[in-house]
Amino acid sequence: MLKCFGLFLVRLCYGKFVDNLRLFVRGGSGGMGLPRLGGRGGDGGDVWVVATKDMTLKKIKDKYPEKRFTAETGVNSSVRALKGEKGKNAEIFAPVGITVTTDDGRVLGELNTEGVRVRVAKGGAGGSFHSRFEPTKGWSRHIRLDLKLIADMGLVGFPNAGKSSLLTAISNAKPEIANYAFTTLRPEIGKVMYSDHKQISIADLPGLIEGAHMNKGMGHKFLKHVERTKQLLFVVDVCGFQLATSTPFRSAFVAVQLLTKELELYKKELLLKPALLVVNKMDLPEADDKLEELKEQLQNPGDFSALLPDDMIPNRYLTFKHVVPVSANTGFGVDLLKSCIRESLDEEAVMATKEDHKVRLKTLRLSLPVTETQTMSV
Ligand SMILES: Nc1nc2c(ncn2[C@@H]2O[C@H](COP(=O)(O)OP(=O)(O)OP(=O)(O)O)[C@@H](O)[C@H]2O)c(=O)[nH]1
Ligand SMILES: *[C@@H]1O[C@H](CO)[C@@H](O)[C@H](O)[C@H]1NC(C)=O
Repeated sequence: MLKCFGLFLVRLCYGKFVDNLRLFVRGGSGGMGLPRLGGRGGDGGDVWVVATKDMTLKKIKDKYPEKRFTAETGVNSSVRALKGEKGKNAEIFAPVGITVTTDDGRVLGELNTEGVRVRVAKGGAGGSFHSRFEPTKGWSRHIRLDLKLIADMGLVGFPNAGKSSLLTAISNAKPEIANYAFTTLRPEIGKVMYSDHKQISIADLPGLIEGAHMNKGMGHKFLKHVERTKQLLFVVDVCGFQLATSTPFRSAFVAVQLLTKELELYKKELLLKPALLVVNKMDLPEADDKLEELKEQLQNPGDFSALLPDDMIPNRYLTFKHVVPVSANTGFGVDLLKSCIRESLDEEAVMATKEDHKVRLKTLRLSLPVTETQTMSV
């Protein structure tokens, strides 16, 4: 068993962040042809996936719980309109930065830019002379939408909390610069190697500043990277910080809540990701007392909301899976932190597998009644 300091576990909070989604798509059938006059039915509509600003996979899941998308049927040929109109397309509005694949892993498209679209199911052809005026059905299949992740963990902290120092202390290799196409602001990725040779990655993102959600200091570019990590690693200076003489002093507790609020204001789904808190600079004098105070405040954060600016009180306080005190300078607590990160990622992987199982079982059950009716009608 791993011993992790200050373990606050609330099961319900985890596993709700959606980074992949499986959907059923079906193109519309073609319309009927008109044998008498040689008319041609309209083709069925197609199903498209469209990269759209401010979308998340979770939004799709919530809005379409049955996860089916069907385009409309082509219009029948008639005496008035010998050539029927094409059926209406169905559009799936998906987040930017996803890969669209078939169930067996064939890549249909990479949606890296807003507005880019990929056709995932073609509508059937309208009936015509060549098909004895019988229309064909649209394609149908399952597709997967996968959010591209840049790293397992993303460091979230204000400037000077010691994120870069921590990344250097925790990862053997010199941090490499990620080859990351979404923005010009590129995060550094450090790799952490474990004794069983499993490797995990941590992205260091430029320090978040207050007002990042309003795009201050390229805040949005920063926050975009946070979207593409599995879990969050908050980093605060145990003694708090003051960015400039013109801004107020912020204690570690306040820093945690301000970071939370910045994420919430940008995209509240981010807070569904599992999060760990690193309390850095434990080598500083009075660090132990400050840590005790922080831990106490985190037990009942609501009691200390008066310490926060009114407009920066989070709607929900984050519950951290682990709170780990470290010193990036002396190396204190770094091994413990590595264990906690690993434990958290492993837990998440187990939950994802279980979820996958549930989905497969459900699909199996859904397909059973169909087999039964077919047998009965024989
Ligand atoms: N005493 C002490 N100082 C530390 C520790 N970790 C980092 N520092 C110092 O804090 C300052 C900021 O460290 P960085 O690692 O650059 O912080 P950062 O969060 O990456 O900062 P940005 O790059 O501005 O986002 C440096 O002067 C470090 O030497 C620590 O564990 N103890
Ligand atoms: C098109 O023709 C088919 C077959 O005759 C019929 O079942 C269907 O309802 C027609 N569609 C419309 C929109 O009229």
